Amino acid sequence: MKRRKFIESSLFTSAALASGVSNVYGHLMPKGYVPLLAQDPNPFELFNLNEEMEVLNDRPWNIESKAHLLNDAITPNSAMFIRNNGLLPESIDATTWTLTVEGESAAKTKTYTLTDLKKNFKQYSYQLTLECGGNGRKEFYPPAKGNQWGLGAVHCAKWTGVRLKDVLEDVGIKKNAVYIGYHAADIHLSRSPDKEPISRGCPMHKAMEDETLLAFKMNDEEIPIAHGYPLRLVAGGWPASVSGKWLQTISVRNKVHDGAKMTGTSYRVPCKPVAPGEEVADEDMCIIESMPVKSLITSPKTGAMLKLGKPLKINGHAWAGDLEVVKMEYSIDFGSTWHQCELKAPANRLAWQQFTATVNFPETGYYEVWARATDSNGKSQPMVLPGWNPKGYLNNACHRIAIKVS
Ligand SMILES: Nc1nc2c(c(=O)[nH]1)N[C@H]1C(S)=C(S)[C@@H](COP(=O)(O)O)O[C@H]1N2
Ligand SMILES: [Mo]
Repeated sequence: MKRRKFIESSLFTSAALASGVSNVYGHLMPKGYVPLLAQDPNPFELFNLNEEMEVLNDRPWNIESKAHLLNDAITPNSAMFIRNNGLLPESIDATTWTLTVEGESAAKTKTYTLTDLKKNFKQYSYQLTLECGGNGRKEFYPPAKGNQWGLGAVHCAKWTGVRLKDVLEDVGIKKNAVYIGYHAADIHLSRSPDKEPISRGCPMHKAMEDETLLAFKMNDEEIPIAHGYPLRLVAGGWPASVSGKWLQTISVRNKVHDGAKMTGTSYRVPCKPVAPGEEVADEDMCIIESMPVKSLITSPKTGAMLKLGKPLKINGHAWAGDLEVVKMEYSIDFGSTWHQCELKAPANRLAWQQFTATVNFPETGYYEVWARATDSNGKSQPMVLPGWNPKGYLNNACHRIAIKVS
């Protein structure tokens, strides 16, 4: 892997660091010493990222996008957030990679190479919204532990692969199947081979949806390493933690999957609302399924300046988990009055939808543009933080941008 090579090559170069910068006192470095710069691979080079992405953590890699980088209907690879729970797999060989389907509720155990999957099953492409359950966590009070995601842990890429349901039907599913769980090739932070960084899943009805894919392409290219090369489970509309990267095994379970990060406070929220900071008993916690309705203004960037009399065009995306967004509104008076945006239908089920509006400001001064989406069940985004929960999941409060009119 690129990272490993980078470190090794630096061991041999006391006089020059990567990219040809001279290490002035390199001849005085203790033998075997690895210069700091060489220890920390540059994530922007490693993952080909837009320079404005924000690194929240480097072990494991957690890198967030920005609202204004997400303006495209299909998110480019360079602007996609990266969320890892462990270390990247260290040697990936797509030519020998296999997917095994097994478990109490599988009729048999069956192993497929990538070529088997590509040759034996019909291929489909969908644009799928994947949002980290913890997107927006940084707003919660009392604060929730974990990566302090702002707005940028969401993307909608185009995924290509075969339907999980076609593969499950090929293996045969027993009547008592209730859940699938994934197992992947990434490495636990402790490096213990007995521990998995994460092993989540979903109920059979989600696994059997047309749009739930075993994907081998992202945005018409091989999936980048950071996003799960060479094979990934993709289940749009649910917390992105369900979409297992570097997929090796699907286990068909006769009970709710009990892999790493399926229990406790991981990706679970109080079944009923609780007061901020309150202790919640384990049996009162429920697994997050479909994500709540949400939207993002991707243009202009917050802080934009405008001349009075010039209308402002805003645009962005709205999404609603398994549902569709049916109404999109904006407000420039702190939510006192709302105005309709133009809203497009999704490219396919579970893809985010584009909205636009032309905003006129009555006089010079400071404004905030707030955006609010409503889903097909009539639920709208809250204007303030929604229900507190121990890990700070599901913050779908209205997105707001600041505008100065002079
Ligand atoms: N194998 C594996 N799959 C994983 C993860 C992981 O750490 N390991 N992280 C999950 C979480 S919590 C999220 S939010 C998404 C992030 O997907 P991305 O990095 O492609 O944006 O991947 C999910 N799939
Ligand atoms: Mo996540």
